[in-house]
Amino acid sequence: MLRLINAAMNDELFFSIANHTVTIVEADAVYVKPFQTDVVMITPGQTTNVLLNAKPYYPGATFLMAARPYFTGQGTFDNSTVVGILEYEQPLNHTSNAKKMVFKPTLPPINATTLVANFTGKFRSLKNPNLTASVPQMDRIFYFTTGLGSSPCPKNITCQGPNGTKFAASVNNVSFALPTTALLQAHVTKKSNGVYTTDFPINPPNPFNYTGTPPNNTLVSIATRLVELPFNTSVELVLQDTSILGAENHPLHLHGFNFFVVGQGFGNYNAKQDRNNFNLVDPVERNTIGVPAGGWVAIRFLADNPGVWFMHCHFDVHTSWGLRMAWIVMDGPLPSQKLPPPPSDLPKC
Ligand SMILES: [Cu+2]
Repeated sequence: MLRLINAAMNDELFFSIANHTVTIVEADAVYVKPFQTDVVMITPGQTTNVLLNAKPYYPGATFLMAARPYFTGQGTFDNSTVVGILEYEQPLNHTSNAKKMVFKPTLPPINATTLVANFTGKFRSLKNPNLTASVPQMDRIFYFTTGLGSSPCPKNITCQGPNGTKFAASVNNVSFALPTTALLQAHVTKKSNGVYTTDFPINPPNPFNYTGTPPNNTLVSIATRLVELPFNTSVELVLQDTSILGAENHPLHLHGFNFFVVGQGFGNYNAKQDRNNFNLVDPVERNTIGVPAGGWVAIRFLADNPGVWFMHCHFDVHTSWGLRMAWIVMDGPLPSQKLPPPPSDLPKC
């Protein structure tokens, strides 16, 4: 069993082992229906356990285990390939020429979006009798765009964004500003005034053809806006990629919850058509999912964990540009449904 963790900061990675197939059995700490693959695509923040079917042939030969980025955005990036070596023990007295042999895997093209969509679509929950019941029906429905944009360039610095602006990224056109007071502290002490507001847009504020020609105005707003949810709210969230500054796969990570991935597709999400095709039988349960380049992904989760929970692109650069937001989940009525108070020894600033 190999435990794969993408620990890169800004690269989604293809991974493959020469002459070998792996069986995927787990993703983000939840079992999945096993399936075989020659190539794994793993985003920053994702983890997966795979079983390697070892074939002890060519003792002493070198089988390369290689990883290289999947990338569809604009701009420059490091397309290096990294390798590790798999080799089988050579029995004593065994003489062969295998030592000289090097097998290399074939990695997909750097922008192999269709392959990524097919691969991602193969993940299914390992069926268990309770699963169907635990796929939440939704109380609240959200549609969030995720993508890049620009913001005015601050004085006295040189900005690299379009037309001299500063690169930005946003969710529903809100580039999330980190407050100086911790969100959780402001929530617990009921002093949110001046720290955050709870009016995060539930739909894109300026609809456009998200996966077509980008609009001329790509300016984002900069604010600390959150969504407040009553305890135990069932949430459906569709994340829509935009083509602003290039369609790109954004690995979205939600803190505090696992979610079920009930659908994905290319182009713009169409609720009337696409919701009918949601998988409510065996959707994979995980905590990080790529919003497909030029497409959308639909997730559902049950907000049964009180607190303030960050959701963000797992590309460090996009998070720093503002592709992030947070959910506040209010306390429930029972003692076990309430956020514990801060510890008495919590350092005071
Ligand atoms: Cu991103």
